[in-house]
Amino acid sequence: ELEKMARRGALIVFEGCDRVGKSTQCQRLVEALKTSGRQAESLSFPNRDTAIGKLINNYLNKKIELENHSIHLLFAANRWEMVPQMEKLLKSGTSLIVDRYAFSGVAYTAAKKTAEVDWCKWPDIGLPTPDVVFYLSLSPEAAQQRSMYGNERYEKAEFQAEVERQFQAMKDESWETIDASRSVDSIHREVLETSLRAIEENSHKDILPLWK
Ligand code: NYM
Ligand code: MG
Repeated sequence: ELEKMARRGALIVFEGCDRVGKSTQCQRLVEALKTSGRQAESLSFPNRDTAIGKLINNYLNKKIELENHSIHLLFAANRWEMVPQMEKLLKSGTSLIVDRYAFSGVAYTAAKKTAEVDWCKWPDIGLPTPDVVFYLSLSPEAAQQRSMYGNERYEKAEFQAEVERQFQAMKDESWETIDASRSVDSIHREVLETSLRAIEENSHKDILPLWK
């Protein structure tokens, strides 16, 4: 009975292209939730600290080359290796604020046009489904004006525009699309309000498997 009454944390995911402000919003949200007395932790994918994550980091920094399907599977494996810890935290009542998830996996690989979207989704089928997906959307023109991309793989305007198209094709009505050209504070206020509601509404619901 006690088990049944325990409240779980919410799985809250931020998605979008590079340089749209996901990391800033994740940080702000975790801080605000903690300040309000709720348990919250941040997590980002790729998690570059694991053995698989180090391979991914070397790929992103262009130190190594990997075949497109192969790197795709490593990104998925890098999520799966975190699942036991994620489930444990969620069950213990800690909300997880996640910077990128399986949707990035699909969008970035699909943008290369070497694998179909269905193939891209397959390795992530069954991951914990997020309670909220915030999609930070910025037009390629605005993104280009905003700041210089870094030197990592994928950080080119043309590729980012294709990634944005892939995200737009994938998103459904459950996603909270946010105009990322707005101010950090105004986005944060909206994100916090939606997150507090999601934490409340999902605390007694099961976590369903993604894309099943
Ligand atoms: N990326 C991220 C992928 O290509 N597939 C994935 O599954 C994930 C999680 O990694 N350009 C790409 C998107 C980014 C890069 O992420 C590094 P970040 O959030 O910029 O550190
Ligand atoms: Mg980046």
